[in-house]
Amino acid sequence: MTLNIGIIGLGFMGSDHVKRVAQRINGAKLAGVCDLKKDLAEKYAKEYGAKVFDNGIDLIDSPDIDAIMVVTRPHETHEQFVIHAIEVGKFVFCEKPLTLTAAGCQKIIDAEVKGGKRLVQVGFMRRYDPGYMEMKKEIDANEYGEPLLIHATHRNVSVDETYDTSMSIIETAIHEADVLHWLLGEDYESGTTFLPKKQTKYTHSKLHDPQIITLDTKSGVHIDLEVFVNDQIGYDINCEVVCEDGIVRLGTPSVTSVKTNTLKNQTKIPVDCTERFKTAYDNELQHWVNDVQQNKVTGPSSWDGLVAMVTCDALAKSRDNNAERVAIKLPDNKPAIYEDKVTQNA
Ligand code: ISE
Repeated sequence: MTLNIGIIGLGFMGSDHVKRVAQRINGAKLAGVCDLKKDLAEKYAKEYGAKVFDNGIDLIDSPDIDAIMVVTRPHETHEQFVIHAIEVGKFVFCEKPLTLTAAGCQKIIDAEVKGGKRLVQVGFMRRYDPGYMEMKKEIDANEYGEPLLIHATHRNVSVDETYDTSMSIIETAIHEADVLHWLLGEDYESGTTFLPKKQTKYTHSKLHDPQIITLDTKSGVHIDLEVFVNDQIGYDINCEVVCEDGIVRLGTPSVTSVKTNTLKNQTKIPVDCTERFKTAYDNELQHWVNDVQQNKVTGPSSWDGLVAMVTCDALAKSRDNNAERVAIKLPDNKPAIYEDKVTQNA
């Protein structure tokens, strides 16, 4: 059965997903598109034979649409579309962040629990990146002993004036907030955000750049993360897990390197997330489509969306309170539908 997918939101990420669904995902068809920019929706509709919808709710309600992708900006609009999809019983993939508040994530969780079945997958694509997946396999197998420390960097080439200090956490560090506790297989205990005095000349008045984040897990693994979104050099993602008997380091995928007559050996740095994590995004969506065709979802859940948001809230509180250490407290009643071993209802 071909899955008819409708995409709400055709900005940078939405447009990338349009091409992915239309050209690279098996078993899926781009059936509907919707964006405030009508001409953009019409362009994609014409290119790929999809239907244009006037608004997200109509797209969700349409009998021509089996499953929905919510890729809207501003992210405030995620919540209403995701909840509506749950209410009409359709599977919905939502880009990160699931919502901008922990309370919003909780509302989505409540709606899903009420229906008795997982319908939501959150776009934490790094869990599908071959590099992170291999690291997780090695850590889970305890190949190099106990992890002690993680050093990570999350760098972007540059951002525009709409990107402010808060976004370094909720837009950018949220990826590490999700992937690092998944990698280690445990929850966080606390976090801090430090704003160094010295900033890059490439930032603007509303953005403090770079920022330094720390996270400590329940077992005591200490993580340091540099978030630097005007690095001028590329989309530079690094992650090094220091274990008792070895150091596991994430590589940047690259098929060639060049040795030059200037005594340099050069490898390419990706320009943005769609280049660096192309395989991860493709894997993530193919996995989602395969799952939905079997009437289930097993990827990152609304609960994972909530965990990330609670973590981001603690980091933001620390930032606003001179880098004080803030506890990361998850609600203790994790609903059974989010337990890994629970079989999805038919
Ligand atoms: C963007 O939304 C992403 O998800 C990218 O991975 C991240 O690097 C960037 O900072 C965000 O704005």
